[in-house]
Amino acid sequence: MRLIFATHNKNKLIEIRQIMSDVASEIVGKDELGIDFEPEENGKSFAENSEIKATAIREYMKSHHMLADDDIIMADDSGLCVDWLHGGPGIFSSRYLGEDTSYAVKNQHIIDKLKYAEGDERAAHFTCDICAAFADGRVFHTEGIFPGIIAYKPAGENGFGYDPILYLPEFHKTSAELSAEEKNSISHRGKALREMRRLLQHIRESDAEISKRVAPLEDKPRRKRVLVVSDSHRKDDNLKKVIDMVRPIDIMIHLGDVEGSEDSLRQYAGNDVSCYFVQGNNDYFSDLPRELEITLGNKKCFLTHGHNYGVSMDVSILADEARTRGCDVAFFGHTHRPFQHEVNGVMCVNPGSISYPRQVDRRPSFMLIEILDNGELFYSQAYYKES
Ligand code: ITT
Repeated sequence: MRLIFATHNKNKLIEIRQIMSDVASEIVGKDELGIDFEPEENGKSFAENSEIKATAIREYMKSHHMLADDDIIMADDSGLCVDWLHGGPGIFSSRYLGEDTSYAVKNQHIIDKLKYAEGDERAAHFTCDICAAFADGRVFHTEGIFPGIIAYKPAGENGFGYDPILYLPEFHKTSAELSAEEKNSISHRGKALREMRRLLQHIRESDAEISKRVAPLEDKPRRKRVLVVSDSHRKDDNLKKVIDMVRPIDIMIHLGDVEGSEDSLRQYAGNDVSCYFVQGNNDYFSDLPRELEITLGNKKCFLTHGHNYGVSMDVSILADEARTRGCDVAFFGHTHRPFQHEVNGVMCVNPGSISYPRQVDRRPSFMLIEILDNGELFYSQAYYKES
């Protein structure tokens, strides 16, 4: 499998080679293939921009007969988000104050803008979204965040861009004072790349399993698959298409605000799929249970819509409730935003909304879980895209 990274930034290529070398037979930059096409990054979020870059290069390669069946085109979009600047410069990081302005000037400008900011008000982070566009049309994303605070003066010679002004209190250094290895181990891009590496390995395994399954002589038991969705609000088209897309599934979990479609969805999923629905705040006069506890693999899971636990503000009350019940995982919906984080020892998971997404990129989302042989759960956040 060949991995083509759609960047002209040599620093990124070095990092990706260090982290991905064992999942791809070849890792090349688009420049090394002689591709000088530069897609316009006109998205409204890091995820939109990385997908624009990766898919545009894939289409370019396809139209120039350069694309092999197992090629993966990868692109990232990253930037510095400063709380005091309302998340800026964000997706405009490289264009901030003009492409040709030196980082010495950009960095000093940010420090000057924060002259009245103290303590937590100086919080900032690098964000990185990586998109992998497969030759067969599939698209996957991972994200990494690298938090710190804006330094009072630039320091350090390593790294690039805004590294000299992101101060990391626990290291007493700026990002530019870390060695390349130290930075890769904790950086936004390092985290997103390692997550992507894990995801690619998983996809490769499940693709191999699918091709084995279609081979008539093989009859190995497959891993159980769980589809987790929420907040369909009686707009069921996307959900039905997703069910067809991810079949075979063994379990479907709906985390509320199904608004009366539960019977038709149960029927659509089929008799061999065990369905669990819980009530949402819009499921008036519903007989569905308000909450459920089920076991997936070796994990005890708490299922709730989440509105009674204030999940729109913070998931810690939900995590505490799940922990009190002896649950390892808390599944919730309500916010219409995908979320997966371990909080107080409980994995808190929200698949987002399949019908009315509210996260920045507004992509209908769902989660697919595989129950591994050792009972652990393998989570894949996925997005529905009209084809
Ligand atoms: P490509 O688009 O070709 O990949 P680029 O350098 O323009 O390369 P981005 O669009 O992702 O990459 O630009 C993000 C900008 O954010 C980058 O130019 C830096 O100014 C800043 N940035 C991103 N990651 C950084 C890091 O690890 N350290 C310092 N600055 C970073």
